[in-house]
Amino acid sequence: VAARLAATALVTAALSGKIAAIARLLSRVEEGGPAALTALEMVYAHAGSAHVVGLTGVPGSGKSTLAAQLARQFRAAGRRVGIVAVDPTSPFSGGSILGDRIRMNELSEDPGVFIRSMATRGALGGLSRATLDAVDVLDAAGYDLVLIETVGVGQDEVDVVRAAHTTVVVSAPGLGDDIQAVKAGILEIADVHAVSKCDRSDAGRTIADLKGMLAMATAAGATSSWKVPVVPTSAANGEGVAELCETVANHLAFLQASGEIEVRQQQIARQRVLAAAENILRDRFQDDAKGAMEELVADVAARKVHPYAAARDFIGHQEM
Ligand SMILES: Nc1nc2c(ncn2[C@@H]2O[C@H](COP(=O)(O)OP(=O)(O)OP(=O)(O)O)[C@@H](O)[C@H]2O)c(=O)[nH]1
Ligand SMILES: [Mg+2]
Repeated sequence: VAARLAATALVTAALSGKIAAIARLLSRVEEGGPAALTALEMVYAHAGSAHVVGLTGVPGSGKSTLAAQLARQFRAAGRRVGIVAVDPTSPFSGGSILGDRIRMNELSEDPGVFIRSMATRGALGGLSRATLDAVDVLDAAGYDLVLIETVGVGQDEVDVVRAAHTTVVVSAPGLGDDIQAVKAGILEIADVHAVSKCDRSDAGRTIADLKGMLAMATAAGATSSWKVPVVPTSAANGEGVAELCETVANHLAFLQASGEIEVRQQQIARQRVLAAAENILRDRFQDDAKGAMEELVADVAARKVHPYAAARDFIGHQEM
């Protein structure tokens, strides 16, 4: 009861926009556990007003830089912006985190911008859970636009951007000959393509290649009447940032006007239930590592039982 009261007080403070409370709630959420779940259930009912925008692309494509610029532009239009950056830095490399922090810092003076880095370490599947929970918190706390920055490699990251209303795939010149979105398998998930670093002389080729790929993909059959645009941008000279903001806003307007927003909300809900179910099972499996499952595992290893049958047994789903 005491824990529930404390959670309620924290959630109430966060929902009223108190920065310290939002930060503390996000830490709880990242830790996970039953107390966090109680808080998140309260938060979930209050979320759903924000435009959730996923920014994805290969490492170094310019996502953080673009996120900071988009935030600045949306702020100038009077909108409150939350940024959840999935930090790809492993505890052993210390890579880009410092650069990100420095670029993001100029924004952190502004109470209308809230930036949170999520660590990718931890349990498999934990990344998408914590990230989407953090998005709910910022959404419920009144941020109009929530940007999720994630490196577009790995299923977890793809799951994260699948839970966005609008997915922006960021490509850049100078990162190799292939179209990076194709290589990373994320061409299909783009609602908008941004090509960053267009101040570079080799940007034209990246744009042309991307447009060529898109034309082929469209010819193969589009599922929506939304025409995926390619927006050239440059952080160096500010080119395209206003256009990108406009395109992102237009995409939401399109979803609303066409009714596709309903479809997308259902997809997001389905995706999140599936992810939650997977997490529950994975946790249960890990907790059970030395328990009843061991006997089944031994039988599977000895080829006495098929893995499917063992899995069915494990989740208590006996019928074939
Ligand atoms: N010339 C040029 N360089 C840019 C531009 N935008 C970003 N960069 C540079 O590209 C590098 C990567 O930029 P980031 O914004 O950190 O890229 P990222 O995709 O967030 O990188 P990770 O988070 O490490 O995957 C940095 O050195 C930036 O300074 C641009 O518009 N023009
Ligand atoms: Mg980054």
